[in-house]
Amino acid sequence: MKADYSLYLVTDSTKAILGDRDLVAVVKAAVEGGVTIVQLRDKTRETAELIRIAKELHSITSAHQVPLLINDRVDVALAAGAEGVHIGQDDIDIASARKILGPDAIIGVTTSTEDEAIIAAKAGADYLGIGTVYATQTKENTKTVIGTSGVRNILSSLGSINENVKTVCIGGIKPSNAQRVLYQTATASKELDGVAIVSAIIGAPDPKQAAAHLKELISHPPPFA
Ligand code: TZP
Ligand code: MG
Repeated sequence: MKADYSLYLVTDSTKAILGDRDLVAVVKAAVEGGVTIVQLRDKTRETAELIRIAKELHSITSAHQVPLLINDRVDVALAAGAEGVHIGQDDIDIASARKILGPDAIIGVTTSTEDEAIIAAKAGADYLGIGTVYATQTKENTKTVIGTSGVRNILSSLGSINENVKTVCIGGIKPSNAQRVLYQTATASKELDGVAIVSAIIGAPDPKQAAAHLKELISHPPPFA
């Protein structure tokens, strides 16, 4: 399955974002609205429950040719037949994940600095999640807020090593700033392949409409500063 990274949905099951709604129903709506790739990110559920949800999500995403990735958990990805994993700097290393999941798996890595990005690209990551772009309550980690200038610097450093790794950025992206993120990173020597979003879709009153609106915005970025 060839991945389209342009509108990348990351899930969140916390009360503050998902509320009392059913995660599978919300993700289904977002996929119908046009998200192009989904990452199941859940730091609290027990393994058996996580696998059950991953399988449910996978039946929805695969019907739309949308890849499903699992945050942190290579075992869950394997059990659910997901297309890959998203790993952080303190998780399993890329080579080990590749050994377990095989050559066709999608492996993404969180990166906040040029060094992390270059190391992950050289180690064979398929894509990088670059951020945090803007401070966000979804993941409170102010140390790594890098702004669009930080994203641009990382993209340019990747351009200079000529790796064909894909890139998305994440953190605080919503309808009011999505086009600005694309515009302000467009001068980098490597192109951004997409934006990754949690609360502006999962927490939206109408996730399908929110995804469709974001899709429309990012497909027609206007020439503005
Ligand atoms: N990694 C960096 S920021 C972030 C993650 C998982 C959360 C982004 O959430 P939101 O709601 O799109 O700001
Ligand atoms: Mg992690």
